[in-house]
Amino acid sequence: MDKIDPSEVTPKKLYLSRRQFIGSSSAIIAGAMALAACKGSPPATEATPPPYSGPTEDELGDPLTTYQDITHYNNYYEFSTDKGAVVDLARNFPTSPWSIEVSGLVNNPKTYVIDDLQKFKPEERIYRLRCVEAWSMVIPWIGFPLHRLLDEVQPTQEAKYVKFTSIYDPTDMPMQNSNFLPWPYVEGLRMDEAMHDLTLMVTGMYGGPLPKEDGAPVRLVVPWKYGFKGIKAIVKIELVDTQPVSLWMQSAPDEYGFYANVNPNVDHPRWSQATERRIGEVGRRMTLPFNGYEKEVASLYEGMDLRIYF
Ligand SMILES: Nc1nc2c(c(=O)[nH]1)N[C@H]1C(S)=C(S)[C@@H](COP(=O)(O)O)O[C@H]1N2
Ligand SMILES: [Mo]
Repeated sequence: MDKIDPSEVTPKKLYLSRRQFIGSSSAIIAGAMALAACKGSPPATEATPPPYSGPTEDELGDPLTTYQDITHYNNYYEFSTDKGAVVDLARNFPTSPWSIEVSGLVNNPKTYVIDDLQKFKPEERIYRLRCVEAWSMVIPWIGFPLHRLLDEVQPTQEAKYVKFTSIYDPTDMPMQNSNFLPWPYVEGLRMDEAMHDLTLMVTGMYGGPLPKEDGAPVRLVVPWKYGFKGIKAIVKIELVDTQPVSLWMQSAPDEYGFYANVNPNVDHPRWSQATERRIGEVGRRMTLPFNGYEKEVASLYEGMDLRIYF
C-alpha cells in the first residue's frame, strides 16, 4: 500500500492542530497515535473475505477493489488519521447492542435496533466511492435505500433536511478523547437527496457483514458525493427544517461544503479534483461529474451554481 503524507490530505488547520496535539495530549491518545504511527509492526493483518459470488465489476466495467484494500485503507478519524491503522484499532469496537433513533419532523418517530433493519430488503449495489482526497474504489455494498426507512417514519411537510449523527464513544474510539475534530461526526442531506433511490443505508459488503472499519453496524453511502458524506456508525437520524452543519463544514468551511457533489471542475482549495487514483491501479483516471451518476442525479441541482453550492 502506498503512503500519502498526512499534510497532503488532512485539512491544513487540522494537520497543524494534529501536530500540536501530538505534543500535548493524554497518554491514551499518545498511545493510540504511536500505534498508528508504527506502520508495519505489527504486520498488516490479512483480511479473510467472505464468500462472494456477485458481479466482479461496476456498470462501467471497472473491476471491484479488493476486500483487502477496502478493509485496510480507511478514513475513520474516530480511530486514527492513519488509513492503515483503523482496522486494528476498530477490532474491539462494540457494535452490539446498537440502536438508531429516528426523530424530529416525522409523524412516526421510531427507534430501530439493528435486527429491525432486516425488514428493509437488503440489495447488493456496486458503487464507486470517490474520496475528496482524490482516490477512489469500487465497492460491492449491501444495504437498502434510505427512502424505505423514511417512508415508514413519515417526514412532515416541514422536514427539509436529514441530519445524521455517528456514535460518541470515547471509551472505544481513541481520537474522541481529544477535540481534534468537533465530535460526534455529523452529516446531512437535502430531502430530495435523501429520498433518491441511489442513497443507501449500508449494513454489508462483499456478500458479508459490514466490517467495523467500514462503519458497522450501519453507515450511509451516497455515491455521487465525496466519500465524507457517507457517515459511519450512525446512531441518530433527525428530520429537520434547516440545513445541518456537518463536522467538516464546522472544522474547515472553506474546504468542505454541504453538497460535496463529486465535481472535476471545482477544485479543492489545495488540490485538483480533475483526476483520481483508483486504489489498486497505477496511473490516474479522469474524475467523472457526479462520480459517473450524472444521468441519475444532475436534475436535483438544476439551476444551482455548483461553484457556490460546492
Ligand atoms: N463517522 C465517520 N464516518 C466517516 C468518516 C469518519 O472519519 N468518521 N470518514 C469519511 C470519509 S472521508 C470517507 S472517504 C469514507 C471512507 O469509507 P471507507 O473507509 O469504508 O472506504 O467514510 C466517511 N465516513
Ligand atoms: Mo474521504
